Amino acid sequence: MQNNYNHQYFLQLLGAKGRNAATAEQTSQYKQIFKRLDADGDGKVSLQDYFERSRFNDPVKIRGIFNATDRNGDGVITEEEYVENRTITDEAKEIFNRMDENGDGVVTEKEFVDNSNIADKDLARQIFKELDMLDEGQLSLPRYLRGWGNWARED
Ligand SMILES: [Ca+2]
Ligand SMILES: [Ca+2]
Ligand SMILES: [Ca+2]
Repeated sequence: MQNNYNHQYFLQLLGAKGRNAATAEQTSQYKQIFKRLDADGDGKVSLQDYFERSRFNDPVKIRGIFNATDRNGDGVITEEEYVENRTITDEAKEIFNRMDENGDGVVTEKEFVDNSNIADKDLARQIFKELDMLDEGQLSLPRYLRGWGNWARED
């Protein structure tokens, strides 16, 4: 519990609003996209629906995003799951891009410490190390999103 509290707190320090990040306008936009993804119109997005309507072409990527969005793992994405995932992910990407100073799609430890909102550099370094689970000294966007997404949903 203490640990979970820390993760949420870390995200706050980085400037995240989590589930409340989306404006009403964004939320209704996400709902519209959800409707479009629901190819057979039954109110749920199955993997089949997603393959038909996703804007991505790479099957591995499609499956990965589908699984990340389907939080309860029941094989379909509900509107609630979709909106939550888009809200968290879009905010996380925005913060990632702000820290990725040279725009190469990777945030190094130095970029993170220099460009995050966190004034306490030691704390920033500690948070980076927790996100950098493979100890690579840098975070690609997918890896960062995986860690971030888990933290954002702890409660
Ligand atoms: Ca459907
Ligand atoms: Ca689900
Ligand atoms: Ca970079």
